[in-house]
Amino acid sequence: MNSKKTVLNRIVMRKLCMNLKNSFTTSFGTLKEKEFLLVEAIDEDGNSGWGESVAIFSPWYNEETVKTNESVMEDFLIPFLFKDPIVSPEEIRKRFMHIRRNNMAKSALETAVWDLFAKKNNIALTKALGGKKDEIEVGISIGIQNSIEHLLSLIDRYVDEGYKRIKIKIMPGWDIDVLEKVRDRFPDIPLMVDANSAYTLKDLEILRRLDEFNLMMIEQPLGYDDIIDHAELQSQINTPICLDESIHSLGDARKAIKLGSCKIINIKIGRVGGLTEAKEIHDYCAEKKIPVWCGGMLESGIGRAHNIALTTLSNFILPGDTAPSSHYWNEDIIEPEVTADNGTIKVPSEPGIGYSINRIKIDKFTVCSKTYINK
Ligand code: OSB
Ligand code: MG
Repeated sequence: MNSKKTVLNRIVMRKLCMNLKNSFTTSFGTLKEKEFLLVEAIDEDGNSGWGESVAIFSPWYNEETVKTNESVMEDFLIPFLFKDPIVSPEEIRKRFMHIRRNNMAKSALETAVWDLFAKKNNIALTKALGGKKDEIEVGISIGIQNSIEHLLSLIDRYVDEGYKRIKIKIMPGWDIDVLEKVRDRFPDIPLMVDANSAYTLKDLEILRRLDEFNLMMIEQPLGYDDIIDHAELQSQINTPICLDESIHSLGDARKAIKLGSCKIINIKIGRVGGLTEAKEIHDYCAEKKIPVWCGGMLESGIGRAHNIALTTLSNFILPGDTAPSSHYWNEDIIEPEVTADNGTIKVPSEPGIGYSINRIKIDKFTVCSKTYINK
């Protein structure tokens, strides 16, 4: 996407804190509230684009945190954005190339530039990315619960609400028994599990038993940084492995597919450093006949809107984790909020991310903010 050269005037970085409606427990810990960064990139004419950092408070999911994102953006990434006029959002990845990793920090800024350019070109971000769908299908991700009974009642509700698949988090001690009860009660629902790296090959017997439950896939059973053991596991089980934590780039996707470490990939914009990389991974997977879906990081409306736009690309074949706003928040920071009807979200056609920014709500949840001026 092109536009006349864009000079950024300033970037406003805000730290927000929003209470989650339901606390979210995975094998790595429990999130009760979400502290996160929003960035607003403003050009010389006053147009603005928005991006969200999906880094969480603690380095549980990956090595990044809210604080590391703030410092990497401030010290390195923002100066790169200010250095020269921006010709297209696709160019940002290259500007950030000499900064290793820190993908969530990169992505917050890169997605803000995409939104800004789409708005300046007066087109929806979906169109700018080449997406064709006008609606997308979503599933739900259910954290680890205090009791199996409670989990079953949640599944009952979400199936009723029409979600297109149910994902449950598992960990050692919350796996086979739970799945037996879930399948007893719901023999036919589209079901998958996510272990967030809680197992090793020593657990092979348990992992093999997962084949009994007709799961769509098992997400990231083994080490977050280990595609070798995943390849070994995939050769021993029938259930498709989906990688999440292990994929940070197109290169990682290429190697994992080549090794046979997975049959499905979960793409998260933040984990791979932005929309340009996400789209390339999508295109590569399409070529290799590897279905993808869009993961979630309990985003506010802004990150959620970027996820929706990405999901309109054609190889996002499987339902993603982009549930509606009201599943996470009492009040979201976009208007209208993201809603779903029977597990289907209508893709907005307004310019940029397609939802308006509710500045009053943003102010309400802002803990502190800082403005970086392009001098
Ligand atoms: O593994 O997909 C994950 C949330 C935080 C960190 C990691 C993960 C998740 C989710 C949340 O599963 C999915 C959602 O946003 O609803
Ligand atoms: Mg996951």
